[in-house]
Amino acid sequence: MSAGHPDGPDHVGWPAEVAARYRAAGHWRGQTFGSLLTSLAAAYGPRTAVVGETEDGLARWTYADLDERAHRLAAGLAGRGIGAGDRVLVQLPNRPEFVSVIFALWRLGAWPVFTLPAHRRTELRHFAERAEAKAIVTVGEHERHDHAATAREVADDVASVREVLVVGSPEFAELSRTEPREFPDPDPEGVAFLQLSGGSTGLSKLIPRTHDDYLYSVRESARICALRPESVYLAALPVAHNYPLSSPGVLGALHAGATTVLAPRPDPDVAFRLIESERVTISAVVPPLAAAWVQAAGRTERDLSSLEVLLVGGAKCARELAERIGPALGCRLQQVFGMAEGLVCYTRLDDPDDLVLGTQGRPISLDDEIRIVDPDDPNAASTDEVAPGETGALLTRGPYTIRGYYRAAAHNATAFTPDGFYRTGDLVRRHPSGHLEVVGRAKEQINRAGEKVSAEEVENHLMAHPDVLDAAVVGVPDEYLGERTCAYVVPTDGAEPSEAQLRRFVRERGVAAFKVPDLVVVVDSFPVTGVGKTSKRELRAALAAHARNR
Ligand code: AMP
Ligand code: DBH
Repeated sequence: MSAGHPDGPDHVGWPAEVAARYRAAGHWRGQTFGSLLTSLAAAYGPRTAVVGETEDGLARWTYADLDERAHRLAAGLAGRGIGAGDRVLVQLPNRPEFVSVIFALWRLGAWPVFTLPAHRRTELRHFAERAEAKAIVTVGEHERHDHAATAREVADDVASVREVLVVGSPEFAELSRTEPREFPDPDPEGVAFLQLSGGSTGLSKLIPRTHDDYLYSVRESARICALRPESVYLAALPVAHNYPLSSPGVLGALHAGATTVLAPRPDPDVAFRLIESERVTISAVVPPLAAAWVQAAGRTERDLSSLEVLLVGGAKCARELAERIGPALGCRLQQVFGMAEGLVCYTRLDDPDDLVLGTQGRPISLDDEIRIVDPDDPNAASTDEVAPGETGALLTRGPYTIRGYYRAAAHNATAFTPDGFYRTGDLVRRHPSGHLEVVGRAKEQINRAGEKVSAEEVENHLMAHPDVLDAAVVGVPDEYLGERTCAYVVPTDGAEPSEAQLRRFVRERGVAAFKVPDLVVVVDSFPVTGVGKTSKRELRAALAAHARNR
């Protein structure tokens, strides 16, 4: 692995003595995802691993099928020049091939870069450039967007990208039939893939996760969520996201020998149909979706009685909503507060109701170090702790939390403390039990139904418009989404851009629809006094207050 990139090292690892401690504790076990699939196939061969829609209808793959598909595809991809250490953008919706593709890449020692189906040209180009991706694996038309065409545009723009492979095409089918062969197992302490951050300062950062660290979080997540071979996990959210991928997600379900059912869409109609027909025992949603499921449960004819656990996370679940979930859906609520950078907290299935309803859980591991520090100092040290029970900014470090983003030395200097704690940007309060309650956010990010939007990124898109002099993007409370984005825009002299024009402009810059401002307010100047334009942070705070009072 080269460490000489001008933007900084690919992987800022754990100090050697810390790594030795995680190995000695049994957290890191020296297994790779490729070898995990081999042992799962040996243990659970004829059991169903993955159920999901393909061109040929509903596919049901056993563990043996998945293993064979991943083997053949790995050989096929190797034939296209993809090998150990190569980065490959994976942009796939919830279909079974997502699973065979990522395991094929893992067997080669190549690194999937997990983009979301919502990402568009501008974002994909950024990820491809930053990762120097060699290939893109995507689909053709999906939800009225031609992903293959977008991927080809990106390939034209980014020199490193040499292949665009389209799942569902005859070419891909051919690759999937290649004679299987074995590849050397990669280093389990090395990078396995790049996950995406929600981004708080500008564009999303790439998050390097290793086989050892991620497998630890997946294994423990499966245990904490009581997954067993008889479990059936419904993946309702887009599976490339860290939450449905690993908390406990598709990978947790596979780790337990359970069945994963991939829902093409998360709405109650589709989800309830699958819960009934596949006898789903566990699923995971974001709060607005939980609210939609709770509502729909009151009038559904579907039999939801198999559902035992519903995880809710990605954004704060209001206590009122939390209280309605169990009674409405006939299952246990499990709250989860996690981040693609690492730390994941769960309420435990045997926790008292008060903690399950009123907190976002406690960390997976006793070796997850938690510091709650002075919230007013963005550079607070890990020693600047607030008094027990007080609200502060959450810092964390541990056996599955990264020490640095990929090729982002400048950003890493502020996103991590000198002693290696990740500054989550979340404001939390710790209960005596160790459970964390998320009470707010210090980072400049909008949490729109669990999808994270960087204020700065959207401001930069708006300011690219010739009629826009300045822009500030803030979150406003929204009953359904939790928050929606509101952009305040100051036009250039004499210009009169309309809300519709500006929204279209942002969309046409090739960004995910969830980043297009929900609301655009054109103002003569920023409607606050005493806040110079020197601090965007203060300006945003003042505008957020203004937006709430509108
Ligand atoms: P990301 O870093 O993009 O993976 O997003 C992780 C962020 O999502 C966290 O730092 C929190 O801000 C937010 N988040 C995730 N789960 C929860 C939750 N249960 N309650 C409140 N915020 C959450
Ligand atoms: O929001 C998230 O990123 C998230 C939420 C719950 C996450 O990454 C996770 C669990 O692992």
